[in-house]
Amino acid sequence: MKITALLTAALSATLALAQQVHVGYIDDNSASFPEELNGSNFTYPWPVKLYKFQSQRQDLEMAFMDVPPSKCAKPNGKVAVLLHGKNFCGPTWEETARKLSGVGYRVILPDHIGFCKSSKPPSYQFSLQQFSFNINGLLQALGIPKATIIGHSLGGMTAVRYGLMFPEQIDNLVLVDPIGLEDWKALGVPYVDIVDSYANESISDYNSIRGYEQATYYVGQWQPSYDVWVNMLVNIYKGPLGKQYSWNQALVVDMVLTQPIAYEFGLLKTHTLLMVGDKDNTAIGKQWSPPDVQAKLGHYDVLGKQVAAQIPDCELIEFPDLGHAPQLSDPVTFHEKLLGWLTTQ
Ligand SMILES: *[C@@H]1O[C@H](CO)[C@@H](O)[C@H](O)[C@H]1NC(C)=O
Ligand SMILES: *[C@@H]1O[C@H](CO)[C@@H](O)[C@H](O)[C@H]1NC(C)=O
Ligand SMILES: CC(=O)N[C@H]1CO[C@H](CO)[C@@H](O)[C@@H]1O
Repeated sequence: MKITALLTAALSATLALAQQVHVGYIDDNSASFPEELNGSNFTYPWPVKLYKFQSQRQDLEMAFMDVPPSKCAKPNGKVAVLLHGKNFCGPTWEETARKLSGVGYRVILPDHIGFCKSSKPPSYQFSLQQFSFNINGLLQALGIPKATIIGHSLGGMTAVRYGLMFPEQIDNLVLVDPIGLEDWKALGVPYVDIVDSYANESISDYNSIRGYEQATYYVGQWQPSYDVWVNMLVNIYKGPLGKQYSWNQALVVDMVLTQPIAYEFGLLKTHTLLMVGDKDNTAIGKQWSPPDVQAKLGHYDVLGKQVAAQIPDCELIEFPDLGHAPQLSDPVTFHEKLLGWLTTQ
């Protein structure tokens, strides 16, 4: 008994310390921020704020938007956090944020460290745990004890890790075509040196980004409205911090390949909604894998059901004809399903 009490005390002291280290402060003096904030000249739909904190012995800034419940809605007292994927930024969630705000949510839209309008550190140990700490620190600095975490793609993979680390701080967990539903390296994807990924990231342009997104996100289709998200990235790759951004993106590719979540779905204690486009075929490393390995990867029509069965409290919603970004390719159906599920929780 005594030992347990001591251990508990020691553990809470450690947790308190961890919180002190990670919680920074909010600088919402947006009028003084440069137009090209941390290498991204893209106009966000709501004012950008910066969460300033220390991480890995550096001073960092995480950009985010904080959207109040719509004036037409009765505030429901809940908070939703929207985590973007690798080729997107906070504003790509604009329509989802408006829908959630329209039914009374306060919505927080962060840009991950290394992305978009956030810091691009020249060196950083990227991990899903570090991303989770950073997001949790932001929520603590905002005084938000509990939230619904909604993540797409890399943001979905991060949301799973966040769910494993902070289950008691989550109302609901929503995973939209998350990556990491399978362990690509265990299925045969060869490791590539970070410098080789960096070389590829550095030559990203409109055509390479559009080509990739058209094939994986949009089932070969293209709408003019998708261009805005391609150009948002091209602007960062070609901007003043383009080299640092490419390096951060290469480190992120290494992170997702070497830090699988696929073995831990059974440990999730959250109410979880998994939403997948069955025609999604995203698999990190597929491009540089031999054909027999490629054939095994990225079957979301199979993976969705498989993973939903592993998560103890999980509902699966499938979009039979959609790819990696159902929230953009069929926003009407996507939001109807998302809000429908959230209101029954
Ligand atoms: C940002 O983009 C706007 C609109 O394209 C442009 O007018 C402005 O010069 C750009 N600012 C910087 C710092 O590049
Ligand atoms: C680099 O890009 C090319 C063309 O998209 C692709 O075939 C190759 O697999 C990529 N390699 C790495 C290491 O990203
Ligand atoms: C790493 C870096 O350059 N961070 C900058 C991001 O933008 C804020 C606001 O302008 C600056 O204070 C940081 O130095």
